[in-house]
This record gives sequence, C-alpha cells and structure tokens, in this order.
Amino acid sequence: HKHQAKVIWLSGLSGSGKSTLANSLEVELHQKGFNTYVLDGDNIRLGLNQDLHFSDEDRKENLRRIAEVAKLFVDAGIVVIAAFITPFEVDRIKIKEIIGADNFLHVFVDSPLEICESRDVKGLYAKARAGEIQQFTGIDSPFEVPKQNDLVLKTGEETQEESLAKLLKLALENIEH
Ligand code: GGZ
Repeated sequence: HKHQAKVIWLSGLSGSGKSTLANSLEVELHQKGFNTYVLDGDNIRLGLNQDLHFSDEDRKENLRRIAEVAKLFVDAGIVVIAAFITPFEVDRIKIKEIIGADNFLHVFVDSPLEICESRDVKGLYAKARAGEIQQFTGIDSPFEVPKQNDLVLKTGEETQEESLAKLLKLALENIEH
C-alpha cells in the first residue's frame, strides 16, 4: 500500500484516552494495509528511556528521544502513532522541529482533569493526591494547553467511536496518496 509516512502525535493527560485511541487507530490502519507502529510509555519508558523519571528535565529528554526515534521510523516508511502526555508547549514545538513539520500531525486528546481523575483506571491520581507519587501531571506538575493542533478530540464529551472516526479521517487525509 503506497503511503506517506507521518507521525501522528497524541498529547493529553494520563487517563485522557491516548493509548486506547492510538491502538484503535493502528488496528484501522492495519486493516487498510498501512505499516504502522505505536510508541507509548509501555514500549519506551520501560526500555530506551528507563533511566528517565518525571521531573520537567526528564520529561523533556524523554520526548526528545522519542521524537528522534519517530523520525527514524518515518525515514523507514512507517506511520508512527505516538501517545505521550507531552505537557509542555516548548517540547511540542521542538518535537515538530525534530520530525519536520511536513511529517508531523499533532492531536490534543482533550479530556478535563476531573474526568480523568474520576475514572482513575490505574489508581495513579489517588496515589498522587495521597502524596505517594510526586510530580504527577495535573496534580503537582503542569499540563500546558496545546495551542497548535491539527485535531482536538473532546474525549470527555464524545464517544470513543466518534473520536476514533475523527482521528482516522485525519490520518487517511494525510497518509494516503
Ligand atoms: C505523569 C506518570 C507519572 C507522573 C507515572 N506524571 O496513564 P499512564 O501512567 O499509563 O501514563 C502515564 C505515563 C506518562 O508518561 P509519558 O512518557 O507519557 O509522560 S511525559 O510525556 O510527560 O514524559 C502514567 C505514568 O507514566 N506516570 N508517574 N509523575 N504520569
């Protein structure tokens, strides 16, 4: 299947639905014959970036390395779906520079903190509130609202199916010849 390799980068709070959307998008694109790869905390923070934690500086380095890896995948012709909190606007700008603006799509997975925290699928917000985890995004570490977006998904208001349909449309408009 002929396609333009791109990076589709999902930013948003923990529990906003980034990973679910990334994995669902990958299934859809696979079915259409595209070569894809999902980068997320599970395959990056446990491996390449296991030396990094959650200080502002470590997050910056985490994201810089991920952007460099994503760029290599794009060079290899693979569509990358990256799902990371990406809390700082300066890093989003830097990521776009590393990957190249032509190859980069930014998606803000915009679910309010109250909804992410009320779901608390992994119990991390409760631990952060109890002081058992420090520098947790949205609690005692900032999340800057993304300003340069190719798509904003209101995952607290729309269904997963609606969000996925919008994401798939954006992807296909940009990767199909
Ligand atoms: C934020 C944390 C933290 C702290 C552990 N702050 O919902 P999750 O669990 O599965 O995904 C979150 C993930 C965030 O890593 P990223 O690489 O995406 O962050 S960043 O872009 O800011 O570098 C969360 C878990 O790691 N986690 N501690 N203190 N999220």
